[in-house]
Amino acid sequence: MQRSAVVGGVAAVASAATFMPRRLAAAESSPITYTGDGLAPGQPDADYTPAVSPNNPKLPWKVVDGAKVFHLVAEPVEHEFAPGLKGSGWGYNGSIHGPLIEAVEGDRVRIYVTNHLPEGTTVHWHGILLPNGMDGVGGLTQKVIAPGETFKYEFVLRQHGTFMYHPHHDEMTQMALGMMGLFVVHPRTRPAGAPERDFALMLSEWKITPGTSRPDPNEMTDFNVLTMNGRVFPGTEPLVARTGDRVRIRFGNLGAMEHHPIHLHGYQFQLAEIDGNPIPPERQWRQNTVLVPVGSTHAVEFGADAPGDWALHCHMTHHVMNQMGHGALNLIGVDTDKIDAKVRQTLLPDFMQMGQDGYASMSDMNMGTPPNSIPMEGGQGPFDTITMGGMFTILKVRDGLTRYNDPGWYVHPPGTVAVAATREDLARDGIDLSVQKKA
Ligand SMILES: [Cu+2]
Repeated sequence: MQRSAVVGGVAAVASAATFMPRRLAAAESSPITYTGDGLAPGQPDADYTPAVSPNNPKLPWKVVDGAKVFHLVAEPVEHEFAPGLKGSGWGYNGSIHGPLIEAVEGDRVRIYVTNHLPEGTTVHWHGILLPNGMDGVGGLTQKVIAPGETFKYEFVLRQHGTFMYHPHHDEMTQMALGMMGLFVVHPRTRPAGAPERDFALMLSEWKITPGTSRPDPNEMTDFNVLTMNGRVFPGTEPLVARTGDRVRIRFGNLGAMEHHPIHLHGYQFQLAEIDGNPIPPERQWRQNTVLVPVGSTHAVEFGADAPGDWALHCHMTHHVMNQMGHGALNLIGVDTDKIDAKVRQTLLPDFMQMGQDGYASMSDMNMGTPPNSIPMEGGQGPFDTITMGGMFTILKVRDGLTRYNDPGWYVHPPGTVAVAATREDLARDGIDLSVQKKA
């Protein structure tokens, strides 16, 4: 009965739109899809395919008097970005970032927020249409939640899509320390062709000086820890799909300053949703990089028809580095042996320049990094070192999976991997190396 009210409402809007003058077309794409007082709480699997939030828990809920009841606890959290690198941040319920909140359009949600921080906080429900007094802007729409206090937010979800939550009190500090989370609202009725795999990734950035563990909220430009769901590669869990699955990846960005062009290898995806607004299929276009601006969510979709281990990463090259030393001199191509010897004799006995042959060797150097820091570059792959860290993860697509655990590295069909050219290859194709080789 209640469900058909929603479906009827959507149909009525759609048919009315047909007769609307062009200048009123905005009404046809209104994000409001439910206007009542709340429906029976939507149930996972029965009503929606639960989202997958790698490296990040979900916020538990229970039903009381027809409402979904959640409890967020803002508190200090000792967080691991990847083995070897920890941060003393602030998060929710023991997690950085906060747990994924998952609900269904038409749900009435009641969210308690307890403040265990040393200063006040609030929670803003970013992108969600709700009564003004539930918007969570400290001072403007509510009193700040003082340390030790618990506030109650309650509203009905009138839209579906990808939303976020974060403090709106001392935002610069609290968000720089990790306080943010994703809020996924599923449609009340599972759409035809809904994805089998629905991933959610929050993008963020941090400044953690090597040897320290407290993120620096004052940093404006030189972020050195770039994260997906609070993790850097090689600490990022892969996204696993079965060949033939339809896949959605939701991205949110609540970093302080940087927009992230996220690039997927091996596929062309379609931009399916911006800020929780579904884009009609006929208006979606194909792309392989999606720019996710600060304060925005973007969701992309594609059919996983190509098995393999496909890189998924920010395409800003400095965002796929861990704790890059941006003050280093550019020494590529410089013969530093003479400099090293000179400096060792006169100034610093252990001195050694780095970077004269590029930076790729640095993760193998094992030179000893300061306490609580990790090498600039990622980790060991199946063939060699993967020279990316930071905002990098892997989409693993495999035939015939029966469960979505990490399937390990891709086993390539024979003859489909780039390898060193043989003498015979070179001779057959007339590639003469003696001509091109420089002294
Ligand atoms: Cu980036």
